[in-house]
Amino acid sequence: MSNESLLENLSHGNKRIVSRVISLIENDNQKSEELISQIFSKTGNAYRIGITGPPGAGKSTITNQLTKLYASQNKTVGIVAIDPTSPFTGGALLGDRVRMTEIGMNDGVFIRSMASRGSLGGLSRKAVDAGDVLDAAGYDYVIYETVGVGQSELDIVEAADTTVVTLVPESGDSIQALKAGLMEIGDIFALNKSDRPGAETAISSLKSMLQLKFHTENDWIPEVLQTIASENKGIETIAEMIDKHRMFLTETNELSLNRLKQTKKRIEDIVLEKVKLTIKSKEFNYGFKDLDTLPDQISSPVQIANYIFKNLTNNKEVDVGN
Ligand SMILES: Nc1nc2c(ncn2[C@@H]2O[C@H](COP(=O)(O)OP(=O)(O)O)[C@@H](O)[C@H]2O)c(=O)[nH]1
Ligand SMILES: [Mg+2]
Repeated sequence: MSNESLLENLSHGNKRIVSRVISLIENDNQKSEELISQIFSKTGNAYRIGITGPPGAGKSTITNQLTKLYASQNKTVGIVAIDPTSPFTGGALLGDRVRMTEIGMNDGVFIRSMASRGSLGGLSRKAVDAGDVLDAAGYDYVIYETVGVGQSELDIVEAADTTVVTLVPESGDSIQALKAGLMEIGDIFALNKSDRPGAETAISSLKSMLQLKFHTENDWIPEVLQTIASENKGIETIAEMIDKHRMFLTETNELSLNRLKQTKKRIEDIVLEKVKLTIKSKEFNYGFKDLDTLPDQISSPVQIANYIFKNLTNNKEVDVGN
């Protein structure tokens, strides 16, 4: 099928095509670059929600309940799950998996999982691209579910308009979240598993940690909520807070500004990735054959690195001999 007919048929009413297009853009080749470029011009209508947090905090459960809520309001939802332990990806307990993949049976719900096993190189970019496909297909909401433990995962939630950070009452969880940079990126904090002991203490320590963050008068002050996702408690409040944040972003024009910032960051990431691939490719001339041909005794790594860098930036072929 040509790009044109794929694009023509790309709609949330046709999950097979949605799935096919995502598979195509997962490859790195000229056709996929053309396709994702054509798709980009059709994006901007979906509202993107990032759900992140430590493993087991209840991200998938919240995603599931929130999706059910949206579906009951006749909204369509596309989910991109990047978490090898996610029930959506085939991980987790069988019961959870069955319960959570059920929502995928709904006509207006599409679930795509991308495994982050092994190398994360390029995965965050692909996950964001997959969100573009869902946006262009006309889904009202795109939800990125990602475990909040690394830079690549944080890159993905950066592509969201609203980020929900999920934590649990267990002591130290909010300290860990602080270390992982989650305090910086959360617009809404959901203290899930509030049926467990320590919820009140965790809420107050979470709130005081967030107060340490500098706010100006015009900033969004993160909302802190208690949820019991497994019992569907607090999910409507999350949805209300997402709406509230969306309204704030729209009124302050930050929605467009943030999206522009994200787009610029995506450009930068693509450039950096391409530079990296070029340097690693066999055709690239280091100034000597390749790193394997360096002498066994290396006098100064930084000197050699500088030489290679100069060679790269000058795009000159120099033979250093040895
Ligand atoms: N007690 C309790 N368990 C929950 C709650 N929310 C989710 N769980 C359970 O916690 C486990 C991990 O949830 P999951 O959504 O897969 O976490 P994720 O790794 O963050 O996606 C599952 O067995 C859920 O059923 C909650 O509010 N309270
Ligand atoms: Mg999960």
